[in-house]
Amino acid sequence: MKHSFRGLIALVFSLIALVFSAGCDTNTRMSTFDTKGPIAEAQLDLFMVTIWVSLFIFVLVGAVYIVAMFKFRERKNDDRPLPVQGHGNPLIEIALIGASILLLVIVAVPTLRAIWYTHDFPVTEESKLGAWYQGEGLSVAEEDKPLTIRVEGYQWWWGFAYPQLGITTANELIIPAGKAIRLELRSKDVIHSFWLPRIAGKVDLIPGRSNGMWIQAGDSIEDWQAKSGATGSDEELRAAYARYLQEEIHNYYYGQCAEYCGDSHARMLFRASVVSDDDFASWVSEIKTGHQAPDGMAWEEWYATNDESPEKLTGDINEGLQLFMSRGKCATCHAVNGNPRAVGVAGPNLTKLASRQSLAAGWLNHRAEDGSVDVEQQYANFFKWIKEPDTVKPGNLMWKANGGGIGELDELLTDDEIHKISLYLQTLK
Ligand code: HEC
Ligand SMILES: [Cu+2]
Repeated sequence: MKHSFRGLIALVFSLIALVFSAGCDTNTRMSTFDTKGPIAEAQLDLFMVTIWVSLFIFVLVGAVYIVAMFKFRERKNDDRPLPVQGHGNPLIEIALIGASILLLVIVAVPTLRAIWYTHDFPVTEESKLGAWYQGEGLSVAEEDKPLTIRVEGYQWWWGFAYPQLGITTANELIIPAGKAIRLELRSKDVIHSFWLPRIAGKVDLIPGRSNGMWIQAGDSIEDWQAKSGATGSDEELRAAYARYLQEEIHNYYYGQCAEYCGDSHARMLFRASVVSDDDFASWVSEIKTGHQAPDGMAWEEWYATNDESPEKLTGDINEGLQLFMSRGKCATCHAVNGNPRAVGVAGPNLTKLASRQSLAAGWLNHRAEDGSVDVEQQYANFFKWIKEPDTVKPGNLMWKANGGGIGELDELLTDDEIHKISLYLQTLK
């Protein structure tokens, strides 16, 4: 009786597991099976080796178990004598130990190879910044080095700094396709983990130390050529390689913090846009320049007017900016490049915020199906985030009064004021 009850429970759980696994798909946007770069590919290969070895052991042991169970089970009116009771068989024992060692070696060799591979940055001519970056802001000393991005983990958002290019952004990483990039992973508070499933992961961000890894979206030209077997003149190959990057690699990828880090850990997402070299360079230049004051004014002029006769700065955008700089306290925590008085560092850098396709570390989405920004949804998201950040991301440090935050925003700003700030934020394109 007891046994059949256990059997029933096992059956029910297996059925539930089956139903859930029907939801598993290998080419979803965060699938580690649909890889788009050498690191994720090396990790997948390693995963498959361990899966095959484990499957082999599972089937073998399971088969022996089932045979033994049926062959030696007790039957009705069983009068067969007890089989010979043995103890210790050196041959079998040594064979099993040998087989286990062999299987472990089969797993260990590719594991070590993959660890070294993902750790050692592949220094190539192609990966040097000077070889491909045509934009501004690169010093001669950095030309021979690969692009380095400093990933900073905060509760519960991501900062991405590009020290060689003198820029910082947040929550949406922009990287050039096909280039090996060095990542420096640091945390400003607790342990987080960087995970961009289709490209690379996971490496922890640990307070007080800097971890390293490299990532690359898409194959290098050599690997692509070896895999695709493409031939032709140098020029033809370069054009075909550019087409491959354009068609298969340029995309918007989904990432996630993979180490529990407090209240809103599950809402600590991020995104990565993989773009062409030219788009990357123009993005860097736009971030460097930042934003103009409203109405095409220079910032000195805007501040002079605001300091002397603020009532002259009418219109929703001007008023939104005034609130952003004063009563809303936004600029004490947020930087907006270009604006000389918005230099806060406690929150994400908001330069080109309106060009990002998500908000609050990827939690609020306003990416349209065709990959553009859905402007109406964006407005709704800005409004909601400013009005009630704590319902969007419980415990977030923008909202929390005791976390140095601004307290109940609801009481601080009227809906009309939040509307104006949202409109101002939408001009940060
Ligand atoms: C006490 C510091 C602080 C103040 C003041 C503050 N914020 Fe924030 N802000 C943050 C932090 C921290 C986050 C990240 C929250 C998260 O995602 O967990 C954030 C996130 C944001 C984001 C999302 C950015 C992104 O990359 O997704 C926007 C937009 C924003 N704040 C706008 C504002 C506006 C507008 C105001 C003024 C009404 C304001 N903030 C005031 C700290 C602050
Ligand atoms: Cu986390």
